[in-house]
Amino acid sequence: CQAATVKQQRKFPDDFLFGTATASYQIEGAWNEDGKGENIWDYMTHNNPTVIKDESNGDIAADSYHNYKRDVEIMRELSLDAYRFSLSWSRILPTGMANEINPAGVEFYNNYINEMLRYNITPMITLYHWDLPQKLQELGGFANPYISDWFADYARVVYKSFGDRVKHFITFNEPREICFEGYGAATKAPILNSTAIGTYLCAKHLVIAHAKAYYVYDKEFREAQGGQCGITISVNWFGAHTPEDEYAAELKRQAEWGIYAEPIFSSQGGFPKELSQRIAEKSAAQGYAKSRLPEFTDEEKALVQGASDFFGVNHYTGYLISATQNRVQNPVPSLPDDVDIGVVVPDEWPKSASTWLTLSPNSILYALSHLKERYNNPIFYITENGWSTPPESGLNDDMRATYYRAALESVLDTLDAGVNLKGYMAWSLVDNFEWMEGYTERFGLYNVDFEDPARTRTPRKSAFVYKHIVNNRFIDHSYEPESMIMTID
Ligand code: GBH
Repeated sequence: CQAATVKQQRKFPDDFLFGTATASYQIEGAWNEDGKGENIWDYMTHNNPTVIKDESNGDIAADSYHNYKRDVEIMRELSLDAYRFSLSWSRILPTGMANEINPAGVEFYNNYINEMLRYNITPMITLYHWDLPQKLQELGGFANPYISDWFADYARVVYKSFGDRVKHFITFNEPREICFEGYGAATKAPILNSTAIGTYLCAKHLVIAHAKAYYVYDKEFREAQGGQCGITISVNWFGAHTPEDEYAAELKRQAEWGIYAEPIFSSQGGFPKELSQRIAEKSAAQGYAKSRLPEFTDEEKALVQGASDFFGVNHYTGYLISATQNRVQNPVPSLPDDVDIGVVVPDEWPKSASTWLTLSPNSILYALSHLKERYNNPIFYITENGWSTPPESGLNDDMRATYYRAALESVLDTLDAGVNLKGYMAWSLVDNFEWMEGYTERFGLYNVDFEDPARTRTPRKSAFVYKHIVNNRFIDHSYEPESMIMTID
C-alpha cells in the first residue's frame, strides 16, 4: 500500500509529449478524390478483396479526409500535446514521382496541420506508413534500389511544403512490417511472399532510403527549419524463456528490429553480426552462391550509420523466446527459418482482440533499457502503443484503460532508468481500418460508427482515463469518469 502511494505520485515531466497516432490509409478514406493516385492498399483490396478478413477496405475508412476538423476537436478534448499522422504519398505525388505534385493533396495536409497549430497541438509527420504509390510497386517497390531516390525526392516535397510548421519528421513506420510482412511474407501489401530474399533486399534498400531522406533534411532544410528527422521501428520485447535461450532471444531481436536499427544506430554500422552470420551459413548450406542477406558497400554503410535524430519506437507487447520449444518447421528458406526459434506466451498475460497482442508486464522498460544500452541512449519517442477490443464491446473498454495505465507505469520506470524518452503516442485516436483484420479489431480511444455515413466518433471510457493522465501528469489508478460526456477543458 505504501509502495502504491509512492508510485502514484510519480509525475511525467512537463515537456513530455503526450499524443496519439494514426496512419493515412487506415483513417483518411477519399481513396480516389481530388487527384489522389492509387496505392498498394487500394490496389490489393480492390483486386484481391479476400485477403482482408471481412473483405473490407480503406476506401472510406474513418473518412478523416472529410472529418479532419472533428479529429482535431478530439485531440483538444483529450488535451493532447502532439499528434502523429502519416501522409499518403500518392495523394501528394499521384504517380509517386516528384515531377507532378497534386495541389489538392498538399492543401488537405496544410489545412489539417494549420487546424492543429491553431490549438497548440504539435504535428508529427510520418512520411510513409505502408501506402506505396502503385506505380512504384510496378517497378519493384522496395526491391528496386532506386526506391531510395524516389523516396528522397518525395521527402524533399514534404519538407518544402510543411517543414515551416512541422518540426518532427519520421521517414518510415515499421520497416519490419514493410519488409518482412510485405515482401518476405504475405501478411501486408504487396503480399509478395518472396520468402528467401524479399525481406533482406527490402531491408537494405529501405535503410538507405531512410538515410537519403534524412540527409535531404539535414543538408537542405535543417538550418532554415530547425526540426528533427528520425525513423520508427517496431520494438516489442523478446526475452529469453530460460537462461539457456539467451542466444535464441538475441537472434530473434536482431531479426525483428536489429536488422533495421543496427545499420542506423549502432556505432559500427551494418547489419547485426549474429544474424548476418546465421543467414550466410544457411545460404551456403542451401546452395546459394552468396548470402541471401546483401552487404552494404563501405560508402552505403557510412551513409546510413548515424543518420537519425531520434529513435521512434512502436511498442505493443512482449514474448519469451525458446531455442527448443514451439519451433515451427518452415519448409522454404525464409527469415523465420533462418532464425528458427519458438515463441512462448505465458497464459496469465491478459489477451486482447488481436492474436499477437497480450499485456506483457513491464515490456516497455525491458525494450527501452535494452535499446538505451545498445545504442548509447539516443532520443526516443514511443510513437505507438495500444490495445485492441472487439467491435461488440463498444464504449466499454476497461481492459484498454488497464493496459494504458500499466504501459504508462512502465514509461515512468523507463524514465527513472535514465532512458532519454521524450514522448508517448497512444495508438489510436479513433477506430480505423486494421489492415488484414479490416474492421474486426478496434484500437481507438474513440469508437467510430462505420455503419453511419457521418462516421460519428464517440469517446470510450479509456479516452477519459488517458485524458486524466495527460492533464494531471500522473496515473491515478482509482480515477473513474463521472459521465461519458466529453468536453474541451
Ligand atoms: C502497428 O504495428 C501499425 O503501425 C499500425 O498501423 C497498426 O494499426 C497497429 O500496429 C495495430 O495493429 O497477425 O500474428 O501475423 C504493430 C506491429 C506487427 C502488429 C504485425 C500486428 C501481425 C502479426 N504489428 N502484427 S500476425
